Amino acid sequence: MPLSEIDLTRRFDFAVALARQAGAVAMHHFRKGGDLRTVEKGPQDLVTIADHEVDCLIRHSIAEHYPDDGILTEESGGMIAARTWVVDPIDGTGNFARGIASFAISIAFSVGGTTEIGIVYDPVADEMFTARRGHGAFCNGAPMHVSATQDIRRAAVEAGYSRKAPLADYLALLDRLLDAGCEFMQFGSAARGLAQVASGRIDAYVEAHLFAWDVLAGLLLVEEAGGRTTGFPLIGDGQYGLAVFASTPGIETPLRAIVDAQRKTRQP
Ligand code: LIP
Repeated sequence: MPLSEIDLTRRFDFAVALARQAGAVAMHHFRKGGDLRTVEKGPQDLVTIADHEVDCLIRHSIAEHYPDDGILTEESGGMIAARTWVVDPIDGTGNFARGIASFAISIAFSVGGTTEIGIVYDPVADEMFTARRGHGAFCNGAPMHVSATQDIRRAAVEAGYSRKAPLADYLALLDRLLDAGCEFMQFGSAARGLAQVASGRIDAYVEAHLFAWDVLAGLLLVEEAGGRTTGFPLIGDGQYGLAVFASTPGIETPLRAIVDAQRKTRQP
């Protein structure tokens, strides 16, 4: 049965309150300082006690309020259903564990594989980035829009680094971005970086390999803020990780040429 407008509005309000609650838990641990590292899932892929605590809070709250919805989180996995919550409890864990203030709570709600609600909360800056499909994008309730940048030589581009893609490709991408005159940056949180694109503070976010929980909320923010993105199917490849492209329209064409040059050089 399709969700009514009231159902979606109630889920949206629920998700905003939950993201804020989760941010408070993350900040409790973050303010304690010290080395929060607990387990290394892989090379430079950390998870802390705070990730698990936030993950548990979010999963239990969703299960209590919406028991028939599916839940997929970075730290606990889960099932994809007709209606699914896709959550990264702390995106940017590497920063969080080192006491670096660049991380966010990312909560997306998908219906039939289409993201209908996207929430990215930066608890350090206390910035609640929200979007509902077809209803615009907001930061702390104020409408936000991607930048008006038209010249790639004046663009600020965040290029995230993933060890799941060849290092040589990443270095070649940086070379082409800098050669094109872009300002390059890498803050270590895709969700927060996509929110910065949606807010117009930077002009694009690209990364070679990310998971649905890192990006679904942020991609909706960018789309509803007037930006261009690559699709990210939750069902199918999206579960195994995909490349992500999000940009203000004015630099989309030259930036896609810079990013796509990668694939051309790799093809036999
Ligand atoms: C992180 C992403 C970031 C990527 C990191 C890591 P996590 O997610 O947000 O863009 O470069 O390798 O995957 O693991 O902190 O939730």
